[in-house]
Amino acid sequence: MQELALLEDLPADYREALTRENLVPLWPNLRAVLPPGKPRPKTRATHWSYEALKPLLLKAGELTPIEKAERRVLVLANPGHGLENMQASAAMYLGMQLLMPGEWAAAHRHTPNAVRLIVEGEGAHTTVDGEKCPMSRGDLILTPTGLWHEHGHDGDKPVVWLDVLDLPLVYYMEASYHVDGPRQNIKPGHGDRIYARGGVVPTAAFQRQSNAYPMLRYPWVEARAALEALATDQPKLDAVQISYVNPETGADAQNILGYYALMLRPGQTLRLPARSPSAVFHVMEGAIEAGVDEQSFTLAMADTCCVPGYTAVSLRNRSANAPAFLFIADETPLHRKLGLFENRD
Ligand code: 1HN
Repeated sequence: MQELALLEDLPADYREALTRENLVPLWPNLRAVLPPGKPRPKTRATHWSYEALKPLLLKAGELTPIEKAERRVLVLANPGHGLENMQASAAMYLGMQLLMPGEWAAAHRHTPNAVRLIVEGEGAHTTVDGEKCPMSRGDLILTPTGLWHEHGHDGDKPVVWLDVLDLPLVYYMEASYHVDGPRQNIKPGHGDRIYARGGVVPTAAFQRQSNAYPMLRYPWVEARAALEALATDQPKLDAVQISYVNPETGADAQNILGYYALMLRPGQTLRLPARSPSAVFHVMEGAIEAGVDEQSFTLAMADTCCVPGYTAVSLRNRSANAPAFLFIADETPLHRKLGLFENRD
């Protein structure tokens, strides 16, 4: 590969003249923005242990009242991006949020899309666009762009959930902002009930496909049952994986990030091909060994791991007797829409 001239190869007075006119020579910077063969991601393969994180999150519950925090969250920040930038990857933000019994996180709406994956605790709920969504372990609840949302907790133990947002991308686009609002009025109707059965959706003759987000809550009991049915039905299938989709259109549940659940059969090792989007893995059930290039992470229940794009990943179920279950978030919808998606296998 041809070496390009450096900035220092240029006379100082010429460089100063360029700077005065807000001009920059491309050639000294060209390889940095167009590295050969594959990107040089800032995103580093990173593991967040729930065992290490949980006491720190509970401590935040003592140190900072909900009214002073608005949302009481510890952000899972990728050191490759700089912790202060609060990014897991180029487009993904991850945070663990704590709500204590009786607490209320007031209504707001914002431009970034969010989902919540319930990690621990019962009795909390989130109201999204007037629909009251109970939060049970493993449930996925959408908070799409622009929809009002607030969280409450009538149970008696702390509730913890994982927030996944496309905030880094929306912020980079200078399109991120929020609006505070009054407490929502609860509307009748539950998307998780009327879309609970695959293959049939309400006809509602004049409304079909009029709602971009017909289903806001995806119960874990249904997702887990779908994975078990898939594994039983197709005993030779390697990737026992389901996608969270809009039940009216079959498209990804949200526009920018993709959400999936994966089952590893007892003792199974699954190799995921090197694809352009970054991905996040969160253990729902069991324990998993994740191999990423030369690194290996032992993921226990409720642990979370982030992997850069263009990187193959192997996932091994450490149990020979029981299946393991993972929640996955990735940047596939974004890459596909931008025409950047690659599978390098
Ligand atoms: C947000 O609105 C929530 O509503 C959680 O629970 C985390 C992180 C960044 C920006 C907005 C929530 C968030 C957030």
